[in-house]
Amino acid sequence: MTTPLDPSAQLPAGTAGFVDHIGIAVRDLDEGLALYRDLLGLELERIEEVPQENVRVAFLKLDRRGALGHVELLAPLSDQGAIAKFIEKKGPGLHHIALAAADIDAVLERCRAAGLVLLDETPRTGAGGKRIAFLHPKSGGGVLIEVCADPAHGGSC
Ligand code: CMX
Repeated sequence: MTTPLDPSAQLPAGTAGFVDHIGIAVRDLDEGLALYRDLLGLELERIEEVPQENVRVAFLKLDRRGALGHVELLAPLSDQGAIAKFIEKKGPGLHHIALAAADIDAVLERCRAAGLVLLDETPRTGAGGKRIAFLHPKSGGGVLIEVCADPAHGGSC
């Protein structure tokens, strides 16, 4: 069912679109919140630990309903994992963009058929229980792209 919070339901079959979230790597969640929540005024939706990614994340709404997506601040839980490695090599900063899909399997199939390198051959469970999959940054023109779908919304994140 199409709802204001389910924009991916409006996408053509097998495509992704709409920024679900912008992932920003931070050394410390409180430092990130001081900028994005306290200074810039984005509303904090939730803080969550994602042990399988070795991160603690904060989701802040890009508008008051969250319909325009979120900023995801990602802080490493230890010196292991993708975010810790990214910060060690490049410092804090823009890490990935996540695009919503109604049918994530169909999007991955299109990308696979086009010869893109998938970091996840099949979707796995990410923050908020969403189904997520990453494309390698070498296939994303230097950008790490996440495709995600929220089973609770029938697709969109
Ligand atoms: N954006 C753009 N390029 C990136 C990148 C990023 N976020 N992370 C790594 N790269 C580039 C590196 O600069 C490097 O490029 P060069 O070969 O030109 O130097 C190349 O990719 C390889 O990077 P690396 O530092 O050697 O790191 P790895 O290959 O070990 O891992 C990646 C990189 C993207 C495959 C890995 O981080 C990954 O699998 N990421 C997906 C999962 C993830 O990021 N989880 C955290 C977020 C979870 C969440 O959203 O909740």
